[in-house]
Amino acid sequence: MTYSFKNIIIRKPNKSIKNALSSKNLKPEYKKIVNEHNNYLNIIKEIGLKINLLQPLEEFPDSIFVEDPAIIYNSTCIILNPCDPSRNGEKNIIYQELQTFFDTIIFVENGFIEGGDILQIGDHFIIGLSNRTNKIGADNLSKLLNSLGASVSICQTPKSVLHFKSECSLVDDDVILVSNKMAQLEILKKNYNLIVLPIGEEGAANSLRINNKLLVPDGFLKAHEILTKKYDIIKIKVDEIAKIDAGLSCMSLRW
Ligand code: CIR
Repeated sequence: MTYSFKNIIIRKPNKSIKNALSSKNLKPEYKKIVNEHNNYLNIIKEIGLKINLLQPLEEFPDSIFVEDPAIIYNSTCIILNPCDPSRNGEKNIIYQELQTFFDTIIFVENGFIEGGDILQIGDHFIIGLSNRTNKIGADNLSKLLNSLGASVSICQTPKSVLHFKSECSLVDDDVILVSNKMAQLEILKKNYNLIVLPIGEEGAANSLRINNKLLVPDGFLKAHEILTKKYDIIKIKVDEIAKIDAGLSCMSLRW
């Protein structure tokens, strides 16, 4: 199952996170980020995953978002190619670090692609083209995934959404939690069961299913009401992290 995990990689927060990319030009406070991050770590510890902590990277303000420079499929790790110049070098460092965990590491050689634009549903992947992921990058990753036995669909992420997964997440084998905007995408409408969140609750669409728990950003009352009927939810505060356009999935790599 796509959400059954035993291991997780998380990077400790860096003080330079105050300079992280933010579409709203907001500056998060390091201390508040650390609190939210510790809470995230504690919840994952309670769920029982083996946590592998990476050291903070001060030279890369957005580097706690380890989901963007790499993905893991079965036992293969694929190093991606982040688009923003301030993030591109993260891939070289994480490549060195991931050698401890994976024997097979392969690379997207051309084009730009970030993990936030890649949704895995079993052996199928949806790649959303966005301001961070272009067609060349998506095609390159598709070839690599195909060679590993996975299938891929490529679609367009709605314009105002940073990453494809900023507003959707896999919550069950064929169930995707989506914002109202993402629910309009043909590829999702046609092929999956969708749980559509009401307008104003977009932030809750970046939830994170880990084994039998569903981590959901705190503060979204309607989303909690909908999800609690079907899932064992854990609410988690990510207000400070949200200032830099991030949520629950991007803070870890899981396998
Ligand atoms: C960025 O703009 O790259 C970071 N501030 C946020 C990255 C969030 N990543 C993700 O949702 N996969």
